[in-house]
This record gives sequence, C-alpha cells and structure tokens, in this order.
Amino acid sequence: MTQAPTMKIGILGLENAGKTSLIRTLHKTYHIGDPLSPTKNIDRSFFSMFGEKGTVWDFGGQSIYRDSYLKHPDRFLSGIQYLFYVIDIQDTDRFPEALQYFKRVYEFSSSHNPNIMASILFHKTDPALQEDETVRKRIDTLKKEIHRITDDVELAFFETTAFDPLSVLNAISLPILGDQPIYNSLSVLFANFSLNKSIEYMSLLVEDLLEIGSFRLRTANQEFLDASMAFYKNFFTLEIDNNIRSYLFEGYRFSIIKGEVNDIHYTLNIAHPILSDNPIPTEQDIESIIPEINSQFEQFSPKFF
Ligand SMILES: Nc1nc2c(ncn2[C@@H]2O[C@H](COP(=O)(O)OP(=O)(O)O)[C@@H](O)[C@H]2O)c(=O)[nH]1
Ligand SMILES: [Mg+2]
Repeated sequence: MTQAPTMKIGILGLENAGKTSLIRTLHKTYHIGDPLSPTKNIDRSFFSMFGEKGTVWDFGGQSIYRDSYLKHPDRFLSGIQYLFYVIDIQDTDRFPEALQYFKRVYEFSSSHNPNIMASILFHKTDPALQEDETVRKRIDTLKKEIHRITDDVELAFFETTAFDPLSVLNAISLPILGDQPIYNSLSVLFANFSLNKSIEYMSLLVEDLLEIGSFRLRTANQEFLDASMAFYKNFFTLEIDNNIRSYLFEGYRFSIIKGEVNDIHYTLNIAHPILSDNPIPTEQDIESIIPEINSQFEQFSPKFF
C-alpha cells in the first residue's frame, strides 16, 4: 500500500531560538512566560487541511540532536517541503553557530528537494526592538550572510515575536498558503472592504490554524497588539453558536464569523477600534462579505498536492 502524501513542515534552529513557542503560538496554546523545557529530539504535531494531512516537525536544537540530524539527514530532514529556520535575534553571540547549522540543514534539504520553500524567522524581534537601529543592522547583516549560503535563491524573511502572535501566524502561513491564488485574491478583497471603515485587521483562518488571506493596517499600535494578544489567547474558548459573534478586547472589537464551504472550515476575524471617526461596520456589513468569500473558495479550490 502506498502511503498518502503528507505535507512536512520542518522548524529548525538552535536550542532556545523559540521554535516550540512559535509552534505553540500557532496552536494558540502558548502564553508569554510559560516555562518550556528544551525539546527532546523531535516533537511532531499533526493537522489536516483541504483533505490532506500535514505534520509539523519541531526539531530539538541542542547540539546532541543537531549532530544526529546532520549525521542521518535521510532519516530526519528528507521530505521537508516547508523549512522554517528560526534565529533568536537577541542572541548575537550565537549568530555564527546559527548560520553554520542553517548552512548544513539548507544544503541537505534543498539538494534533496529543489522545490523546498525555505523561510527565515528572525524571532524575538519584540515590539521595542522593531525600530532599533542596531537591531535593523543586525538583521541586514544576517540576511546578507544567508543569501551567501543559499546562492541568492529566493527566500522569505520574517520578523516575528511571541508578543505579536499575528506576526507568527502570518510568517508561518504565507510560505505555505501564499502561493494559492485565493490568498492574494482574499487579501485584496479584505483590503478593499476595510477601506473607509475603521477596520485595522482582517484575516481568514482555515482549520483554526493557518491564514489564507489577510489584511493588516501597517500602523498597528500597542493597543492593537494588546487587543490581538487577548483575542488570540481566548480564541479556543470563545463560544460561537451563531455564525457571527463580537468580543471586546482592550479597546478593540473583534468580530468572528465561522463558515464552511466544500468541507473547508474557516474563521473570519475582523478587528476595529471601538472609538473611531470612521463608521464601524454593522453585522449586516460583515455578513455581506461571506458570499464573496465562499465564491472565491468555489473558484480557486485550494489544494496542497
Ligand atoms: N523575548 C522573547 N522571548 C521569547 C519569544 N519567543 C520565545 N521566547 C522565549 O525563549 C525561550 C526559548 O523558547 P523555546 O520555544 O523553548 O525555544 P526552542 O528551544 O527553540 O524550542 C523561552 O523562555 C521563551 O519564553 C519572543 O518572541 N520574545
Ligand atoms: Mg523546543
């Protein structure tokens, strides 16, 4: 019997880079300050999407494990379609080691799968560091060194932080789903819909896991970060029996709509500040977008394989 294809996502990097926190953020089970012990060997988590199965491999980063992955790459690293390499941008002393490990991992996995989609996450780019000049320079230098390692192959770079869970959601989702034609088309729809309304954030989650279209106002401020953090933490406990529900978090109203089309479950999230000069969308406004979303799923029917 042949095995059904499984989408393999590999999260790699040195220990303490934040890999497990990233994955837990994605699963909405991570709270800042949670004590995490170093991952022993590999932790796998499973999901399904568009009728396909996927596995997230969290590769423990301690040197004993790194050595064993590199010694037996066929066993561990083969078949990775989406590689996320996590670098702690606060741990400058370990940049050389982080780059060296990336080089080994990338060389094996890209020669094994030339179509691999590799992304670099500059993690722990916490809000206070985002505009810091020394941090900007640090990231630029890392990018140059990474380009040298990959021979200028196209890579995606993201700055992520557990203090902004939406940055994590976006960084993991874009490489995996960003190539689906529906991603761009939904994002354009959301940007237009948000225009002239006080909407600062719209995102469509599939299977409560990845984003398949999103719009976020560039000038999101601390209030928005606080609100989105509170929203994210509560995501799984929010009860939605009707198809639409609204919740107040730290000065923002999040509206959540659940939908289903062609066996794909989705959740639309919309955030807007409660105090605003612009008109706030009514429930009817929000519901008017649902048929458009459904018709885009009909038109583009996203698939992994
Ligand atoms: N400042 C900061 N700390 C983080 C962030 N993400 C994770 N951490 C902390 O970094 C440490 C290592 O995280 P962990 O996920 O266990 O790293 P792993 O070894 O790569 O799996 C933990 O103490 C986390 O709380 C972040 O975005 N910013
Ligand atoms: Mg870990």
